[in-house]
Amino acid sequence: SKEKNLYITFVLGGPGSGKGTQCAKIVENFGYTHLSAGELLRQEIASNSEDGVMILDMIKEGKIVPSEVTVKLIQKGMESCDNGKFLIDGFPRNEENRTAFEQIIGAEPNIVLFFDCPEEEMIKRVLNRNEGRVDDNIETIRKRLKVFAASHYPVIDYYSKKGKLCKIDAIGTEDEIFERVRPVFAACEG
Ligand code: UP5
Ligand code: MG
Repeated sequence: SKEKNLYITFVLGGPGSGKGTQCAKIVENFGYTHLSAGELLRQEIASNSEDGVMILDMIKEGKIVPSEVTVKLIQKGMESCDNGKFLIDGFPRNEENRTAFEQIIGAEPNIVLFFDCPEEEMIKRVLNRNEGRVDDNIETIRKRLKVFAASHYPVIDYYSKKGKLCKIDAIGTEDEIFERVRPVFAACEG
């Protein structure tokens, strides 16, 4: 197998907490490869693949797609890239996601960012977004928030105990939040 110097950051937070927005700024400033699990799943739907219909049904209901499906897509994304510095956005969403990644990829994240945002702010942001996502309606947003509340904590707690968690206050302007994120990556640049 190819020897690669992997540097993996998981980017977590509820729906609309600003994961994608901040990942774009990290890419701009620190040259990472951004792999959004949700985006990879939406591409899978758009490509009419075998799993597409199942994935669409789950996303419409705000449910978590079976780990194996998501991890395989992340794996493909990682393999198609020479750069070993990855931002994995919106994954792992529960303990099963987390252990599946460890088993299939055989690696752990170096850092885990967690965007901490109140529900009312997340709802406001998602409803304001106008990109035609099938899950950006109030019914599905409520379901996404429920799933998030029920499943994210064990993952956050696991990495917190390993000393890998960077919790970021996600209230403020995009630039204000990035100034909280920047030091996490500036430290790695040396
Ligand atoms: N915005 C951003 N920052 C702002 C700020 N500081 N102030 C004001 N507005 C701000 O931001 C959301 C909106 O807010 C945007 O319009 C932005 O301009 C504005 P964004 O950066 O897009 O937030 P993000 O956290 O990325 O929100 P997103 O909706 O993408 O998060 P989700 O976690 O809900 O969505 P994701 O795409 O990751 O997953 C979608 C679905 O896929 C899941 O519900 C699930 O069904 C499925 N899925 C899995 O099953 N498994 C996975 O591993 C991943 C996804
Ligand atoms: Mg996103």
